[in-house]
Amino acid sequence: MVKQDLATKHQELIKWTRQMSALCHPDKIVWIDGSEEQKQRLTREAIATGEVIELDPEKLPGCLYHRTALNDVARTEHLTYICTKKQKDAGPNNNWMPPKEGYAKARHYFRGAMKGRTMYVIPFSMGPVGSPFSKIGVELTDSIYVVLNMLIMTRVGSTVLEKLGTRGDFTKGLHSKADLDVNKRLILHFPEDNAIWSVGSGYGGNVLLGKKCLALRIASFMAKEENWLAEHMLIMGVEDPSGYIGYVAAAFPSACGKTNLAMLIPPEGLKIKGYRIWTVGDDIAWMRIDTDGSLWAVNPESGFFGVAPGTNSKTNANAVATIQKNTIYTNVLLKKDGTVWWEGADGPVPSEGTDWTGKPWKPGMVDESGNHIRGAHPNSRFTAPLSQCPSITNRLEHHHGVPISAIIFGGRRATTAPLVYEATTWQHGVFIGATMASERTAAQYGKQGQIRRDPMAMLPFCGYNMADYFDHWLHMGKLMTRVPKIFHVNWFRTDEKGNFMWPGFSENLRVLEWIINRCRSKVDVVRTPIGYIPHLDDIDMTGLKLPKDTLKRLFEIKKQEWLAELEDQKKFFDTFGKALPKEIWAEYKALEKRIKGTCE
Ligand code: SAT
Ligand code: MN
Repeated sequence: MVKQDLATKHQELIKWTRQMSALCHPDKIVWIDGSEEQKQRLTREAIATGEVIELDPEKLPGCLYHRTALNDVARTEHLTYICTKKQKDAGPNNNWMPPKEGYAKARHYFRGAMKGRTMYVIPFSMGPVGSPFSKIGVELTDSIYVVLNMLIMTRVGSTVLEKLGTRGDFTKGLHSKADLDVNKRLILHFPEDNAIWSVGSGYGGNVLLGKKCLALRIASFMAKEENWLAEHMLIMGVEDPSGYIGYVAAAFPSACGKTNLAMLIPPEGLKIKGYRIWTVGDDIAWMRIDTDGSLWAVNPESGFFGVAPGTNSKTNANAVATIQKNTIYTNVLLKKDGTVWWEGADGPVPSEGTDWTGKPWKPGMVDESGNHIRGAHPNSRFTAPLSQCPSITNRLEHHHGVPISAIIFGGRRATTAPLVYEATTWQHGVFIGATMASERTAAQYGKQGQIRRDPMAMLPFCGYNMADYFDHWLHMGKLMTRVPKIFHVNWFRTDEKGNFMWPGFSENLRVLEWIINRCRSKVDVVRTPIGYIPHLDDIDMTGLKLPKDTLKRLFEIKKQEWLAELEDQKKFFDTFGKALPKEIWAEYKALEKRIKGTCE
């Protein structure tokens, strides 16, 4: 048996690490204690082996650079499974495998996979250590890159083990890079065993097990049993001129600007009124009903794992400020001077560098097919501590998080969905979340303009049958005495020439202001067949030159478009068969009736 300095008296944890080490055969086991000293030692080790490269300590202090394998640059959804005893518990939204088969297949890849390597034991807390909101996990991994990322993304170390005590519950996460072979890669979730097994990958979403695997897939399963919500949502506070802070949680599918919205800087016209934004989180919200009967949210993470390309001082100055130190850059362009660059970064395009694949790079280079060669991978990332964000909330460690006034759903829609509308009831709001959709862009596979349904932005992350998930949302509404209002936004509506009609980015605060005003009953609404929309005069347009007619058109509800929308919604709902809650069908029927009852 491999010797290890045990850092705990938790017998189940000790037994499990021994069993997993007997399977994976590491040379050594190291418990991660969360100390600066240990982090520095591991960093030096990773630099020595080339797993990471140290960036210029003057210009980017404490920053590291890493490249993943070429075939390992994004989450592999087709190799991601929910392993429940019954297939119907995983639902039509998930790949499914029986637990027995999952363990057997993965065990085969794990066997001896850590030979010649160290197995790191990472005890981590999702959420403030000791908060009743939080969950503890332990990840075993053979990757220092994973350890260094987990140290940023989660709360790690001895304080977590102390909290776990000798009998506490924890999620068992096992990860090995193994051979980084896509044909021997599996990301398996065992919600009934509170366990995650990930093998054959070194990419963030597949291997930082606290993130999508625990905080969304496993947590959503727990949340259903324990009456709370684990959601793919940003959380932000909107401080109004009186000092009141209204908190909102917002779900958007990938590439719809969650990180940018969470770090928004007020546009001049509203800044002079005294608005400020407080960032709580950019990706995941855990929400519980507190003793006051309202919904409170924490961000279970302690870092950002953000997309680098397109991030600059214009699109997201707070993100740029956040990533100047103690940041891990993955798959971006490495410059000769020991700094980094990506398409859409600040400053001039560098004259040369090493691209994300490790090859020499110059601007304007093309491949054999004549395609432009990018310096950074489109899904290249930065990992940075929340605490470094200039707009970070001072309630990060608050055990109950922040009270949520509004929940916002959103998608990328060229047509159909207005700039903003409000649900008339919680049940109607759940229906709006359940019908969330986004259009594929020219850059994506599938027919352009084609709608992909992504309910609550949880399609890849719901750890159980989505029909039951809708039911859970409906149930949560009944448990609250003070229910958040629910809204839908669409920043991406286009005119007949295909140009965006709404400027987006910081100007989105104008819509958030209306949402907060609605939550505080400060403004009235216009009733429409799909829900409530604003009186145009209630959207403050100070400092923004947008023709009144454009604003009007952003709120147009066209019968033909909504009839087509209804048809597509029905097709999607039909995939859940009888499991779909009757309330969702009732909302569907009611919407259909209202739309059909309007004139063209
Ligand atoms: O790809 S990750 O899951 O690591 C990040 C994300 O999609 O939010
Ligand atoms: Mn995400």
